[in-house]
Amino acid sequence: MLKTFDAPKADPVDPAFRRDVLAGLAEPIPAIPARWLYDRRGSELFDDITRLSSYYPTRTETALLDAKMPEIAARVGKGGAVVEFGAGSATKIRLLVDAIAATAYVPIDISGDYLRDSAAQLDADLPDLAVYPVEADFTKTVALPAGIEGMPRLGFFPGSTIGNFVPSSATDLLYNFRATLGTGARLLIGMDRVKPVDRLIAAYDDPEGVTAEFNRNLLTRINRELNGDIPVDAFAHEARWNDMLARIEMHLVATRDVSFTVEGERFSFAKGRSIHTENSHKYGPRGGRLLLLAGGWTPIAEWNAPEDDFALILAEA
Ligand code: AVJ
Repeated sequence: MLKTFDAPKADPVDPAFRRDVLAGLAEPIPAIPARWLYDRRGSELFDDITRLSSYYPTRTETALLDAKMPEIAARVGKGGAVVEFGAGSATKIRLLVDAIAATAYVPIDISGDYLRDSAAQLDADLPDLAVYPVEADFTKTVALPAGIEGMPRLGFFPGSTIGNFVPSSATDLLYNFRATLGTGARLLIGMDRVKPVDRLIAAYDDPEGVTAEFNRNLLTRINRELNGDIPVDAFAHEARWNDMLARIEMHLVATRDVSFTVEGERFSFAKGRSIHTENSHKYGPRGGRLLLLAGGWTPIAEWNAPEDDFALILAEA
């Protein structure tokens, strides 16, 4: 049964977007937080990315979940509530709630419309599952619905979304998951692995140009929502491997000298200067487990995709 509630309609232009963009463009090394890539169009483009042949993470993680589900279910136990941080993975959540015969599903997402659509879909398909969508920022501690009180809790954080956070924020995030779920809870988390640089670059700079469009859509969004006049065609998508920090970085690089305004403020970019738009950290086996430990979670089991391309780790609070 679907449990909904009336939430206030979101402001069309988030004041935090305005702040982040104006402050980010003025920094000595310009950077805008990755969460702003995901407006309606950005989310559609990300969905297209997950189906590209060079973008291996989504299909690899889904196949891993599917293949290892009996083992995962044996470790997790049957029943209980699955709490998903973000609500972007209908296929993956179906595999999980089916395999462990979950009693309740609590998707937590900041985007209310998206949340309600996906919750309604799951509710229609699985009438025995109690679905409690929670519209909230999962990077903070979230109050869980009273309906799941007393149930064992499994947090689910797939997609290597943890990689979007620098390690110091990632440990804060993991601590907040622990505060949200409570002691004794479990967490099943997906992490992308370090691998040969050519494969990493191909995944974030596909020949079809979808990731480039996804990245440049941020500029289109700024122009639309923040009265900008950024010449979008003057910025090129670039995916860089930062070996010291073990991460892919997405940048928008000025291909010529440009000057533009956003909300009446002027910014100038010399040719070659970039706006850093996303980090995607990759973890080896030790690094991944250490990150969990540093965030208050003890790893208890790990499953690896063929060639160690991707990992699912089960941890206990
Ligand atoms: C949303 C974190 C899963 O980092 O791989 C994909 C985002 N950016 N291509 C990732 C992304 C460019 C993606 N995650």
